[in-house]
Formats: sequence, structure tokens, C-alpha cells
Amino acid sequence: MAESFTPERVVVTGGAGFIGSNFVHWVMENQPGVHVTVLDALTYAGNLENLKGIPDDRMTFVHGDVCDTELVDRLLSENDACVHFAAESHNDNSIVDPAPFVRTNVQGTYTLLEAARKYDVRFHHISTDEVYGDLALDDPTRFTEETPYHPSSPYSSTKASSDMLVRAWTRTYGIRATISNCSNNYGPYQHIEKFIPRQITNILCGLSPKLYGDGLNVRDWIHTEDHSSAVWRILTCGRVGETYLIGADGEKNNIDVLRAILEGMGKEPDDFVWVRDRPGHDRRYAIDSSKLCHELGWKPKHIDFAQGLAATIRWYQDNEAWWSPLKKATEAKYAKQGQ
Ligand code: NAD
Ligand code: TDX
Repeated sequence: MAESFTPERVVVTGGAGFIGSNFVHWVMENQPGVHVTVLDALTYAGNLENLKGIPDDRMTFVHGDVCDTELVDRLLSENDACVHFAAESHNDNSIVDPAPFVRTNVQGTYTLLEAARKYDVRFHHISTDEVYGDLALDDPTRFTEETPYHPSSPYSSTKASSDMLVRAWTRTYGIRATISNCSNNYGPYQHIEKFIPRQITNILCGLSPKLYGDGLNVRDWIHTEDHSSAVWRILTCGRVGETYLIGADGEKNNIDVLRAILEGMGKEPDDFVWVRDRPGHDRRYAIDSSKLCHELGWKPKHIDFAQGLAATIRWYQDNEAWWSPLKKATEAKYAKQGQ
């Protein structure tokens, strides 16, 4: 393995969201000596319930904004690493109103980078495969660290912008940073605006699942726990200045995933409705994670998608109190967009 870094105090931005909270739980379970400070603005996507059960002596929660220079300065000066998950994360929302995406994803990352520079804090930036644009369904290639940036949506263009800031700050100011671009995550605590939990909770509410376009768009699914283990590996062993792609060979088209959900919940395979397509809808994402696997020896644990999906369905069945308060407003937002 390349480099070795052992952080003791880590700031996790966006730690009350889906992937951030799963990462905090992963650190609690797998890195007993590490203290985490979560910085989260608790937007519509953040929920303190996601961090329930974590002991006070292992985690401090700070309710605040990544664009707040003073607060970010203070937190980074008191810690030795920062893993930056906080973002506006939903493509459909970015099409309706891009403003918070530019603010949080671009200005927020800039604010953190400036503090990382000032206090020489090791910085890991969480990004997405969407910065590379999309691939044709019959394209034999997959995204690698060398693929040129070609983002399609307001969301992915702000993530691409934030990646560029990290690269520039690394080269020009020599900050100790790495970037990871991961494929589509699934698992517990994912907001019900996203594809898999939206369809599961629709079925649980007696609503029809909703499929965009022709249903043939491909996403490369990874369990969020595997994303967490990869991020930790990069933070502690990755080479500063490098980008690593994270994926688990999970390419599937949307209609197959939806039919697997329907089948897993005892419904007919055609028990869904077609709705208006997403403007600019990316056709296919596919990640080649050889660099991460070969250089850092990382391996995903959840390689059986059917098993991971069944556990995810059970989680939403068992945690209705977590998601039901969000359902009406989420579906009302979609209805306005014809989706
Ligand atoms: P999420 O929307 O579930 O969570 C985002 C969190 O950030 C929330 O807790 C929210 O309150 C917080 N936040 C938003 N604006 C903030 C601000 N200004 N200051 C502080 N906190 C703020 O998102 P997610 O799906 O968990 O994604 C986390 C990260 O992973 C994002 O950077 C996203 O781009 C990236 N990513 C996501 C996926 C995916 O499949 N969901 C895949 C690859 C990369
Ligand atoms: O109701 C739906 N019906 C449908 O067909 C929804 C919500 C989505 N879809 C389609 C659109 C996509 O092809 O399902 C696919 C997945 O959609 P999302 O869950 O919105 O994810 P995606 O747009 O692929 O982006 C996700 O992965 C990359 C995350 O939201 C991003 O934060 C991450 O960067």
C-alpha cells in the first residue's frame, strides 16, 4: 500500500445524510480509536435520527453550514482530517433550482479547502461518477481516473467544479488531498427521493412505482458500506494528490432493478407506471475501480445485489417512522414535475 496516515480526530461534513451517516457508523464500528465531529446543516436531506445510538464520547455533532468560514476554520483547526460528504445531491432537484447546488457544492468546498490549507488538515473529497457524463449502452469501456470530465446536469457540473477546486488547491498550495468518485449507492438511510427507496416506499404506501424514459438507463450500484470502507482506505493509505474511482461492478438497468424490487415485495413485474423522463438524463454509468483495488488492496463485501436489495427493502419495511413523515412532500414535489 502506498502511504499510511492514522487520523485520530476527523471532521465529517454531511454526516447526517445518507452516505455520511453510514460512514460515521462504519468508523464507529471499525476504527475504535477515532473521534468524529459531524458538521451538518440538517437540510431536508439531513436527519439526526441517522446518527442515533452513537456514544457522546466518540462523536460531536455541530449544526452548521460548510459555507460558514468562521465555523469551518474552528473545526478544521481542532482536527487532523476532514472527509467532505456535504452536498446537495439530487439531480432532479438541481434541474428545478440549481442555486443551492452552486452554493453548497462549490462555495462550500472552497470554504473547506481554504481551512484545510490554513491548518494543514488532510482532506478527502467525496465525489461522483457523474462528473464523467454518460456512456452509450453498447460502449465496451468504463470510466477510469483518466476519463475526461463531461458533466450533464446542474448537480454533476457543481460536483465537477468542486473536484477541480480540490485539484487546483492540491497542485498550487500543496494541500494534502485525495478525491474519490463513486457510483450509485444503495442501503439504509437513503432519502426517499432517490430511485430505490422511492419505489420501495411507493409500494409500501399503495402508490405505483414510477419509471423515467424507457427504463433502460444503467446505473452501477454499490452498497453504501462498501463505499465507506473504500473511503477509509483512501484516507489512510491513498497517495496525496490522487483520484480513486469507487465501484463494485454493479451495472443494472432501471427496469431490472424496479422489477427486482416488485418481485421482492410480492408484486407483479409490470405493476408500475411510466412518467416524464428527466431532462438531460444520463444513459449509463460504469466504473472501473482497478486502481483502488490493485494499489490499495480494497475489495467490496456486498457483491450479491439481490441480497443487499432484500436487506434494504426490509430496512424500509422496519423503519416506516423514519421515512413516512417525508413521503407526502416528496411525492408532491415530483407530481409538480410530472414525475
Ligand atoms: P444526502 O443528500 O443524503 O446528504 C447530504 C447531507 O449534507 C445532508 O445531511 C445535508 O443536511 C448536508 N448538507 C447539505 N448542505 C449542507 C451545507 N451547506 N452545510 C452542511 N451540510 C449540508 O447525500 P448523499 O447521497 O449521502 O451524498 C453524500 C455525498 O456523496 C455527496 O457529496 C454526493 O455528491 C456524493 N455521492 C453520492 C452518491 C449517491 O449515490 N447518493 C454517489 C456518489 C457520490
Ligand atoms: O422515480 C424515479 N424513477 C426513475 O426512473 C427516480 C427518482 C429515478 N429514476 C431513474 C433516474 C436514474 O436513471 O433511476 C436512476 C437513479 O436515479 P437517482 O436515484 O435519482 O440517482 P442518479 O441520478 O443516478 O444519481 C445518484 O447517483 C450518483 C445520486 O443521487 C447522486 O448523488 C450520485 O452522485
